Formats: sequence, structure tokens, C-alpha cells
Amino acid sequence: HELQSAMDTAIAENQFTLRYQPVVDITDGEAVVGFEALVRWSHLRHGLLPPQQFISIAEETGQINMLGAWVLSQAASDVAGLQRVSASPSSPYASVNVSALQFRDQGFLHKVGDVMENSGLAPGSLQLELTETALVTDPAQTRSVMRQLRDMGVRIAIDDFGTGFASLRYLREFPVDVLKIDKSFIDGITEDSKKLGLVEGILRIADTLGLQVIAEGIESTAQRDLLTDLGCRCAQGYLFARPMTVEQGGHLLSRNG
Ligand code: G
Ligand code: G
Ligand code: MN
Ligand code: NA
Repeated sequence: HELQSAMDTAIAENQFTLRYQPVVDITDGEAVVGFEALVRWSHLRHGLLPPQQFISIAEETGQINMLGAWVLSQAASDVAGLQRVSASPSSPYASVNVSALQFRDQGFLHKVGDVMENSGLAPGSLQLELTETALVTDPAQTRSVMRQLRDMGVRIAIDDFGTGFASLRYLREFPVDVLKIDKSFIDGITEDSKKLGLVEGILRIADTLGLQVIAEGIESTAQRDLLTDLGCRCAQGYLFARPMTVEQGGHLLSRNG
């Protein structure tokens, strides 16, 4: 595979780069509470490639483990730097996407432990985003890895919640901390009473199970106001901020604490 060898070179030559999308507290003046790391490949000929164009290939070839390890340590050290410039009393957390394969790799827990010890990230300020696919693939092993992560003070978020196949039972039995409501439920929420009802249902489930919620893909003030009224605390979306460089993240924090 042409892309496979290109990706090896890319890892060796530092062609991957991270952007950070802020997570904001919509009940508190849109204060930044965290940063989600989003990987891009700065390709010599093709420009800045989005993850859809290489993550699934990296999963097929197993390169996702190396790439994922790089993302984890880079995001942790970048956000540790942002925590040092943040004027807010609570440190913004780093949220890192982890693919199901990477989560089940032998070296993964060790890598996370290493990052927690050596990145300078404040304790309790690493969140890992898993999809429902990761939960259902090998539930027993997944639960065991999740428990060990929780013991290290790492939080687990379910990404794209509502689009996969995880049952509610998993939410109760697995050490999950956060649900990220998929953008597809937020799109049209101000016009579509069925979507509104589903989001109310997700908020109710989260409340019952003691989980935090992040609404994804907020693009309008009407969506934000509706979610605030429904009691949703945190959100992400172009309305607040697009994915940005770590330097831009630093400017954002020095502006609004
Ligand atoms: O940033 P963008 O909207 O293009 O991201 C598209 C998808 O790629 C999202 O589903 C996101 O979760 C995923 N993604 C972004 N960065 C990473 C990463 O570092 N690892 C994995 N496994 N997925 C990522
Ligand atoms: O699957 P995941 O939730 O990680 O996907 C995150 C992706 O969604 C990122 O690529 C990010 O660029 C994109 N994104 C974030 N906020 C918005 C938004 O408000 N509108 C749109 N269209 N995309 C968004
Ligand atoms: Mn994500
Ligand atoms: Na996400």
C-alpha cells in the first residue's frame, strides 16, 4: 500500500499535526473547560489531510498504535502548556480520540500511564473519547481497561453517542464519565420535535446515571439557548470555536481565562 509506507515516513518525519477544538461551559459564559485534539496530516503534496482520509487505513495496517501514541503524548504536552497559561482556577482538560483497536492494544495502558507521569498534565485532566463500537467489540476486556484507566484518574467519554450499537446496560456497568451527543441530533433540533425529544431523553439518561454531557456541533445561538434551557452544561461547535492551533488556544485562554 502506497499510503502505508507514506504514513511510516510521516510519523518519522513529524508530518502529523494537531488542532484543538475547545469544549465550553454554556452555563458559565462559554468558559473553556477542555480541548479536543484532532489529528491532521500535513502532506507534502496533498496539503492538510483530514483524519477520515487516513485513520481507517492506519487501523487496517496497525499503524494506528504508533500514530495514536504520538497523538496522546503530543496532546498531553500541548494541553499541559495551555494549563500553565490559563488564568482559570480549574485547568482545561485534554480530550483525545482513541480508536477501538488502539484501546485493546497491549501497550496502550502503559502508554497512558507514561503520559500521565511525564507530560506535566494536571492530575485528572485527561479524557479519552471512545465510540460505541469500542464498547461492544470486546466488552469484558474493554471494561477491564476502562477500570484501570479510571484508577489512573483518566475520564472516559463516549463519542458520537446515539449513533452506535451500545446498549444502556453498558452505560450503567462500564466506568463511563461523559456522553458526547452526536451532531446529527443537534442539527435541526430547533425545528424537529423528535430530535428535541431524543436529546431530552439522552440528558435524562445521563442525569439518572450521573454522567456529564457535551453537545457536539452547535452552530447557532438558537441551538445553544435551547440546550442551556434543557440543562445541558457543556458544548462544542463552530458557534464557539473551530479547531485551532495550540498557539491560538493559548490566545483564547489569555483572553477569557
Ligand atoms: O477533525 P475532524 O472533524 O475532521 O475529525 C473527523 C473524525 O476523525 C472524528 O470522528 C474524530 O473523532 C476523528 N479523529 C480526529 N482525530 C483523531 C485521532 O487522533 N485518533 C482517532 N482515532 N480519531 C480521530
Ligand atoms: O466524531 P467527532 O465528534 O470526534 O468529530 C469531530 C469533528 O466534527 C471534527 O472534525 C470537527 O472539525 C467537526 N466539528 C466540530 N464542530 C462542528 C460544527 O459545529 N459543525 C460542523 N459541521 N462540524 C464540526
Ligand atoms: Mn471525538
Ligand atoms: Na468527537
